[in-house]
Amino acid sequence: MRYLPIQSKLFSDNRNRFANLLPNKSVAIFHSNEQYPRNGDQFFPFRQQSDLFYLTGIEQEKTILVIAPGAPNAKLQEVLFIIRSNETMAQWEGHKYTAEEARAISGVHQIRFVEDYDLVLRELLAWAINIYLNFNEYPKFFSEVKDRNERIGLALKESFPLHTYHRAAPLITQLRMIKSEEEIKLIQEACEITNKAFRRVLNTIKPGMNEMEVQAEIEHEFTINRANGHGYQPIIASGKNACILHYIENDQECKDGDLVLLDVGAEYANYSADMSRTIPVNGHFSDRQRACYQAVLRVQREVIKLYVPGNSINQINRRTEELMEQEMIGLGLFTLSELEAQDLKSPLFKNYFMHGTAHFLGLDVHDVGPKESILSPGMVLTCEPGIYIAEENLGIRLENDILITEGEPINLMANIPIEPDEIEGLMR
Ligand SMILES: [Mn+2]
Repeated sequence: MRYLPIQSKLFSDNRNRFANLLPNKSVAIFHSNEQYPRNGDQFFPFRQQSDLFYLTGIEQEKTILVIAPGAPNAKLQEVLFIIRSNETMAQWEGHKYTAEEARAISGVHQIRFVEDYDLVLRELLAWAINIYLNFNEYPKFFSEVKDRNERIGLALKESFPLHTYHRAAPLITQLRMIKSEEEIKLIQEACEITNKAFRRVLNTIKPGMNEMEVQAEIEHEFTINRANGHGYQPIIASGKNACILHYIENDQECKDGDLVLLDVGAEYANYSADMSRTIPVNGHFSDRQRACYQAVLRVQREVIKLYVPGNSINQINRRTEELMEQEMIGLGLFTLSELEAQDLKSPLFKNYFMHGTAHFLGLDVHDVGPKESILSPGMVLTCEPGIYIAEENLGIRLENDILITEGEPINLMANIPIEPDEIEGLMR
């Protein structure tokens, strides 16, 4: 792995907390991600299924974790199945975990090879009543391709139709929403690597450079700092491209006088940062650009104050929208009387700010957790207000990652420059 070793305690604590949520006579089964075929003899790069990583730290394909607290055969209460390597596999694909290595990483004592899985499972299912399967329940996400949890899980339901089936997703979501100290350190490291990449951009960008060259500077810094790469498809959007919210082509020239919006985050040990910054290509904000920038920054500063226990994402979104409306009037985008006369079904602010302000962050950039959740200490969320004025070829988004604590919110991106004067100074 590129990242430095993680104590297995993180993963064994996570398994124990999960096991404590299971009723008697339950077996929970977690599969790794699929190796997704690309073309010919190629697979897409492997990325571990986030829940399996959360519970084991194991990065390898075809891995299976079975948790069965209280199983009569004590050896089977927690079993990790890994692939058995051989000389050919080692020669062509490289090293696969030995049982000792898998044990050291995960803290699971019982390591078996996947060919033993059916035998072990049949023994456990002769005792168990409940089976917990881990399907992807992310709202508003649709895939024609079934992942391994779903594919093998549906086959299991056919083979053992008389057991009672349950959803692991709500339980694992409940746990993943609250980050442990160790997880916060990993997210902080992802933020720190993203900071280095941003500063590298401030030092190198100049008019005439292509967005893809800016991306290359970021990837250089990510890679030499032990990141796996990007936590999500990076957005390097200059000029009017910044108004396309999910612009990922990153193939246009950064022109003198334009702003460039960067929405990038390093992934370190599978934990993602999520940063947005907007900078002038030539190192100097015009008066209009600065006015719009300051408006977004003022809103962000104000809204971060709401990242405290007891509030919700919906409340944060609503407050951001109110503040945005006032800033937009100040910027001349519409007038107070136009605002008062607006059709509430299509509010005016939505012409210039069309996305939410906060989402959970962790092993996934849009991490698990419902919008209705009440904020609690240990949650990490983004704060990302923006203004997009297509007719002025200008889009600004400023995004920090915020840790909820018992007291004041902690900005995990406090080291990443955001003040326009500081940015101009560093670009000089
Ligand atoms: Mn984000």
